[in-house]
Amino acid sequence: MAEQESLEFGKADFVLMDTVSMPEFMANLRLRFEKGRIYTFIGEVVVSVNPYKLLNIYGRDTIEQYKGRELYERPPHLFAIADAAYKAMKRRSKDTCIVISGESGAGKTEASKYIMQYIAAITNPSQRAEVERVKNMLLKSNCVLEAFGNAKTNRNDNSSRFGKYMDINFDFKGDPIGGHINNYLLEKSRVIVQQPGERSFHSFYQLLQGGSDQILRSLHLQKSLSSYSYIRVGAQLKGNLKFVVDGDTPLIDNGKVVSIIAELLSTKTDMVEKALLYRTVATGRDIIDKQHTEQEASYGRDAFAKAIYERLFCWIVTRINDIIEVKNYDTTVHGKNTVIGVLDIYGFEIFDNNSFEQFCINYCNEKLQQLFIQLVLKQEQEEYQREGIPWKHIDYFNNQIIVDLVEQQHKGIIAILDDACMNVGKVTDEMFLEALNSKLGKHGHFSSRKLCASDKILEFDRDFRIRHYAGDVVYSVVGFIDKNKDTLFQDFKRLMYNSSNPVLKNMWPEGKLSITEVTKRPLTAATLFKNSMIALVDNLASKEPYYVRCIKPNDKKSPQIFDDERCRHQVEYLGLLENVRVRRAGFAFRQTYEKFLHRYKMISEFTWPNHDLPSDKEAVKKLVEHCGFQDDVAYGKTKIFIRTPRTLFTLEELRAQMLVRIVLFLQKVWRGTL
Ligand code: AOV
Ligand code: MG
Repeated sequence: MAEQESLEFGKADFVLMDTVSMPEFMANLRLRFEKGRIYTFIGEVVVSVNPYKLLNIYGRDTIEQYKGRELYERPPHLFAIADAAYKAMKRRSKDTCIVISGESGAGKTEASKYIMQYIAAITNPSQRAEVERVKNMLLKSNCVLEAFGNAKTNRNDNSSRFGKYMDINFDFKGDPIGGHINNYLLEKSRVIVQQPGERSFHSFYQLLQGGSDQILRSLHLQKSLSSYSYIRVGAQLKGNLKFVVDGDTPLIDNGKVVSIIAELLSTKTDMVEKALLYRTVATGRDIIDKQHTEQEASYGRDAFAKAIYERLFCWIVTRINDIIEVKNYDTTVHGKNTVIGVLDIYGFEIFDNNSFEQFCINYCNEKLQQLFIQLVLKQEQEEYQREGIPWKHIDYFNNQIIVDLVEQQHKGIIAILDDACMNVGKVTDEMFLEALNSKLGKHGHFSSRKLCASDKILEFDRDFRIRHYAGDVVYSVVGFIDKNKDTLFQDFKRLMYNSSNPVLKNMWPEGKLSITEVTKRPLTAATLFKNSMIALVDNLASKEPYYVRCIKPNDKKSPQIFDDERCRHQVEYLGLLENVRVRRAGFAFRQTYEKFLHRYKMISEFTWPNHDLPSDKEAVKKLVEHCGFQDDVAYGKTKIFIRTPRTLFTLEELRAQMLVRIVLFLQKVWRGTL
C-alpha cells in the first residue's frame, strides 16, 4: 500500500478505504483535492484530479524523491507511475505503456508532459551528448504539435484536437535513444469553422500575433484577427476568397487573393483559378472541364483549405519522426532496445452541437475504456478463475456493446455510414439516418427522434443519440456523409503536385494521377479512423500498461470547486469503484512457479541450490513458509499469487542479501581462504 501521509490528507490509496462505497470514495477524493493532494492510487493506477492551478510538486526535489523508489514507498504521484513503467522496462526488458484517459479538460496532456519530463530527468546520468539531444527533441516536439494540433474549445482552452501516441526508445543502459509519434485524426474541420466561443488551431493566432512584420508581409497577412473569416467566426470580410454568382456561374470575387494563393503555393494564378472553378471529369472516353456551381466551388475551397492544413500537420509529425527516430542502433552489440509508450488522446466530449468529429473522438474513448476493462477488470478476474483461486465475481459495466454498435462489421454505425457513402446516387444525411433507424432501432444504446418522438432531449429530426459509457450524446447527422467521404477534387491534388515548391509537391503524391487513372475509391474517414484505433489498441495491449485516470473537478476551470455530482459521474463511468474492489480482493503480483523459483530459490535452504520436493509448486510452498509469507499468498494451478507488494519487496531484499553472501562465499572459495 502507498506510504501513508498524515491522515489529514485522506487515504493515499483507495484500496485502504474502510468500506468500498461511493460516499467514502467521494469523501476521500474531495478531501485530498481540497488539501492539494490531487493524486491517489488504486494499487498501480493513479487517479488524478485537475487542480486548475500551478502546484509546486513537479520540481527537481520532487523528482529526486521518486527516482528509483518502489511505487508504494512515496505518496501517489505521476512520477511514481512513470518510475514504475521505467523500472519494469529496464529490469525486465519489457515494453511498457502509460495510458492517460479522462474527459476533455481533465488534465491528460499536462500529465503526459510531466511524465515525459520525469523520464527525461532521471535518465542519462552520464550526460551523453547524443542522448541529451534526443531528450531535448522529444520534449520540444510537444509545443510544436500543440501549436498546430490544439485549440480553444468550450471545454478546454488548450484542447488536443488530435490523438497522440509517442514511443520512447531506450538502449540497454535505459537511456532514451529515440522515439516515434503516431498521430490520430486531426479535427481539420476546425480550420474552416468553429462553434461560438471556440477558436481555430493556436498556430493561426500565434502567427498573426507573434510573427514579425517581415514574415507577415511575405505571407501577405495582416495582424488583425478580424480580417480572416476562417478564424473569426461568421464574419464576412474582405481579404478572403469569396465567390460571386453570375447567372449560374460562380466567379471569384477578389482576384488579387488568387494571385497571393498562387504565390504562396508556388504555382500559377490561372491554375489556382481553374482548380477553384472547374472540375475535370471523365465521361465515357471524353475528358471535360465541368464548371462548378457556387456551392461546389465553396465546398472545394473549404475542402482544399482543410486538406492543406491536415497534410501540413502530418508533414510536421513526419519531420519530427525523421529527427527523433532511432539511428544506428545495433541490437547485436547493444542488446534489446525497449520502449515506453505514452498515450494522450482527445477526451470524451459533449458540446451543444455534436457532429462527426465528436462521434470519432467519443468512439476512441470507448475503445480505451474497453481496453481498461479488458486488462484491469476482466482478464484479472478470469485469471483467478482459471487458476482456481477462490474468487467472488465483481460486476462492472462492459462497454463492448457500445464499441460494437459503432464498429461492428456490416451492422455498426460506421458500416452503415460507409454503405450510404458508397451509394452511387445522391444520398443525403437524412437517408443515412433512416438507415440507422431501420437497422439499429432495437439497440439499447441507440435512439433517434423518429424512434422516440416523446424524447425531449432529441430536439430535431436530424438528431440521433448514443448512450455512451460516459453519458448520452446527441449527434446531429448533418455533415456526416460529406465528412466521411472527405472528398477532395483531384484537380486540387494535381495543382499541388505541380507546385514548384518540393515540400508541397511531396505532400501530394496522388496528384500525379490523371482523372482516368483515379479509379480506386479511397477508404472513408471513419473506416481509416476505426482501423487506426484497432491497431492502437492492439499495440497497447501488447505492452505492459500503466494507467492514469484523470478527473475534471468542475466545468468552470476553477481551482476551488469540487463539483460532487460531476466527479461522482466520472468515478462511476471510469469504473473506479470496481477497480478498487478487484484490486482489494486481488493480488498485486503473480508468477509461474518455475520462474518464481528461478529468481528466489537462493533465499531458502530447502530450495537452494536444488530442491527434492515432488514439484516446483511444493518447493515454492516450502520456500514461502520458510520465509513466513504464507498468509499473504495464494497458490494457483500454475502460478503463485502475492497479495501485497511489500512481500515482493521483502523477497527482493532477501534475494539481494543472499546474492552478496553467495558472491563473498565464492570469492573465499577461489582465494582458498575458506
Ligand atoms: P486534457 O488534455 O485532458 O483535455 P489538459 O491537460 O489540456 O486537459 O488540461 C486542461 C487545463 O487544466 C490545462 O491547460 C491547465 O490549465 C489545467 N491543468 C491540467 N492539469 C494540471 C496540473 N497538473 N497542474 C495545473 N494545472 C493543470 V482534451 O485535450 O480537451 O481531452 O481534448
Ligand atoms: Mg489534451
